[in-house]
Amino acid sequence: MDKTQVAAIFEEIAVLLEIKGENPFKSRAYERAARTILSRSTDIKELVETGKIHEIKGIGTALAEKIGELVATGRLTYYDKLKASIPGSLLEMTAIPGFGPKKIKMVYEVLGIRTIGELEVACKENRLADLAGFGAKTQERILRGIEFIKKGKERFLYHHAEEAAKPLFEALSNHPKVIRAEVCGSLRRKKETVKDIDIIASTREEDVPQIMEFFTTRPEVDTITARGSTKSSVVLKRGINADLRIMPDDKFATILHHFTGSAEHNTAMRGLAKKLKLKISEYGLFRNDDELIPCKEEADMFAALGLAYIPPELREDNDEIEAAAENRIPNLVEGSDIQGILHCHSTFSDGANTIEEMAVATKELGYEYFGLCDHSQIVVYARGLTPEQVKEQHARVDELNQKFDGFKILKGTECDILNDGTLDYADDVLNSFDFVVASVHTNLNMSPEDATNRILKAMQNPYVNILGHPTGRILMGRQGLLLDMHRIIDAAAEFNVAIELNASPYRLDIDWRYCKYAKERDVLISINPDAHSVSGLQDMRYGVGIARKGWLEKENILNAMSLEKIESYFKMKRNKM
Ligand code: DGT
Ligand code: CA
Ligand code: ZN
Repeated sequence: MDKTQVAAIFEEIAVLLEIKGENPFKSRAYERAARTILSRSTDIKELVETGKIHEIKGIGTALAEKIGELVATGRLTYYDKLKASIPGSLLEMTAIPGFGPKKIKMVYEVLGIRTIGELEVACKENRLADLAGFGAKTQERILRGIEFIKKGKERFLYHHAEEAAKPLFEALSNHPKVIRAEVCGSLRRKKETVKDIDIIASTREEDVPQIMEFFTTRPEVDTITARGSTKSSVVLKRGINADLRIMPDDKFATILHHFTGSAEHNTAMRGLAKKLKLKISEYGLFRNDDELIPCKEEADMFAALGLAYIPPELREDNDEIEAAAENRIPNLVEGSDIQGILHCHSTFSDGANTIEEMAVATKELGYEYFGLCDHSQIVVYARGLTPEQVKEQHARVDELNQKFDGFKILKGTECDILNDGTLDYADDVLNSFDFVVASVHTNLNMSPEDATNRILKAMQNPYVNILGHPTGRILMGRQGLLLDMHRIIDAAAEFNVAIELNASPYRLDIDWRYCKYAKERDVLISINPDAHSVSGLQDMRYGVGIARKGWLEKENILNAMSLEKIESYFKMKRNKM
């Protein structure tokens, strides 16, 4: 072990001690020792072996012994023990600029935040704003810091990739020499995470160099990694890679299909073509090996194979080709099918906007109802409501509802599911709401069996209308409960509970891979933004994208019901009790 390795461990120990809240002098001693070690030109091994280590100012007997152990064995028992005493993921947070050990200790102890993913969501949900020594500005700074360290990571959340792709795509589309342009790959398929941005554009041949130049010199570009005659690759300032491919317009449709993928869908399509004595390649659709079948649009290519048009979201080799052949491609839900918004927070719990601000914004977006769902009493860090506060809130809602015409605030709650599967409010409190969303926020590390039973028990509570973010996962940040989703969906069917598709781009939970089974079982899915501010209402479209990926139609979506329908739907369950 050389001096840089020893110094790195000492620096880490200093941070760990500070996170643990131990004597600050101790932590500073390690920090100083790390610097001293680094500044010595003599080899550390030699310093230990000659005993000279004891002569160095600032390195006492205890530290010298630890250096000795590290140099001799490559390990340090003290360090191993220290590391084991706190979650390792806390240490990763030190990579966030301006987020030191003191702040880490605070969010860990007060809010129970252990990972960067959890921290990011907590900032989005406005939970750091009121923490001593934090505030809205710090919260904003932390978010920017997290975005910064996420650069260079393997995959990106859909909305971050989409934001990065947007200016590039718009610039290309608006370029007078570009005939058609499209973003393809996983972004076009609306996958919840995305590796890179794939863009294609068609132009006349003589314009290709000009478009390449235009693309690679865009202000969003950080570095150019490849520049060819038909393809260029760049790294954007946001840290994500983007590829552009340029082709003549008569090739656009088949290349669009190819680069939309998925690879599995493409393989299945090629198999089908082969059976029909046709051939699909990156270059087009062919008969007799080299006779190009012209396709102006993707639909022409599908039609040549006897298929109905397959929306990009479905192209995951998940029965979509069979469905297209049998003319049973679903009529996928669209944003305009959604009639109201359920599950949002207000300043009564951890939201940033008042009930009135949230409701008015929802109304202005064209919806018919706003489902207010603040947290329940146990969620102290999010200022969950006591039964007394629930009463106050309901009085406020009644008052506000007087003012609206053709729009209504529905009284809901996001009631916590406790460890044993019971709910955080007694029946009489639950009964005072128009509807109940039940969610887990704590103890997400249970065994799959215990976790499934916990949720199943909650779903049997007759007041529960919607199971909120079933697993509690945070994409790329936290796995959440490992549920047996088929059993959960079966129970939803049996007990008449809808399942939330949390539309926050950090959650997108229920996963789209289970939506199809929910549809088969006639379980309704509720697309909920879980908005903690007015701007959070915009997340609805991410939920709609995932619902489409899950084959869902308007009929499968709870909040595609009109106000009148959904009110009687909620009442019906109560009346059966
Ligand atoms: P990702 O990982 O989020 O970037 O996902 P994609 O689907 O965007 O994957 P990417 O960027 O590697 O490739 C873009 C498209 O190119 C992909 O959706 C389908 C096509 N493609 C890539 N590799 C293959 C392959 O091995 N076989 C076939 N048939 N198509 C492929
Ligand atoms: Ca891609
Ligand atoms: Zn929640």
